[in-house]
Amino acid sequence: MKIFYSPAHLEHEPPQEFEQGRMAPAVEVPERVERVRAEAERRKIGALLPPRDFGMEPVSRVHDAGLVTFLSEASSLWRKRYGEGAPPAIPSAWPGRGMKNRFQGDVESRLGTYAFDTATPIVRGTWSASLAAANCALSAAEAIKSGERAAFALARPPGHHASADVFGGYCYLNNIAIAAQWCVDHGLKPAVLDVDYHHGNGTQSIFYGRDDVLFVSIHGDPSFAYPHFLGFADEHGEGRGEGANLNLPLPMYSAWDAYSWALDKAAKKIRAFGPDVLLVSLGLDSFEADPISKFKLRAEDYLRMGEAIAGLKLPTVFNFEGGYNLDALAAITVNVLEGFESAA
Ligand code: 6XA
Ligand code: ZN
Repeated sequence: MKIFYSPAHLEHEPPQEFEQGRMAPAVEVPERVERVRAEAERRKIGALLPPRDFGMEPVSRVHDAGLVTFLSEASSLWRKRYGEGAPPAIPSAWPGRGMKNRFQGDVESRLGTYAFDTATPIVRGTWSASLAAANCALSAAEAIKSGERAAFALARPPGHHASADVFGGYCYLNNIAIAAQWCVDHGLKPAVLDVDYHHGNGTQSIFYGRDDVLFVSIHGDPSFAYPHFLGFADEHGEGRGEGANLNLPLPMYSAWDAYSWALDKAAKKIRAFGPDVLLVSLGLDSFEADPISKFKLRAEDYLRMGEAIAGLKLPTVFNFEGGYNLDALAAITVNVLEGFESAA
């Protein structure tokens, strides 16, 4: 399959995030993508291609103009305020209940307005990496439109936590939502399957009121797992979108038996929706030795995951999301792709 990759991600390298009451070393690091790239080349998954530049139009079909403008200028505003050598921009105050979302003001005010956590720092290279990641997802969707059976957007930062006007969870622009909207705008009916350990709250919220994009997610129950405030089983969509959202939260320590049951449910829902294209938010943090997650999938389970996805018999975009065990990440990512190819 075609693999879309840009070196722009290398410049997005926040060293730390604020977590569990302290500054902690970042886990969403460039080495993640570089290791997967090497393994995909070694196992001959497909040709590595640069993304096409789609410009800002497909981004603005999904994201609020205020968020986009802020992300594009946040790093320079932060450095003007705190100096060229300042640490990454991280918010320290939010408009809580009873206060005003002004969507304007100084860099601290706008950071608090547009961010929902302290895990998603902005550095000098964040904006160009985010645009390149969106272009990789768009290029993968375009490859499908041109008749490819599958394509892989191997990029970071990830995207599934970013909503129309809020960023967080290591995500700035919602790459898969941008690709799904591009599909709609080009006459394709997309279903999104999110297999990342964390619920794709951004993707869900972007399509929650719509019946032209299905969102299905398998993830750690938000009663114990990030993002904590969305992803519960009773969220089915609203208005026209009623029934076009399916959350399959699983208990702590879920292993392949529970996971494959959920995948089966997801597949039934996707089949019933009758999509033309499947977009997979491919997070690998369901792995048993992932440093920030609580599922128990083993390396060989990812081959089965790829086979199950291929069983849907749909043109498929894989978009890289989370997964932080650097020693296993490359092998398990490529296991999904290889399992898919072997069964496709
Ligand atoms: C921040 C945890 C962010 C989770 C990011 C992720 N405490 N999302 O992997 O899929
Ligand atoms: Zn994740």
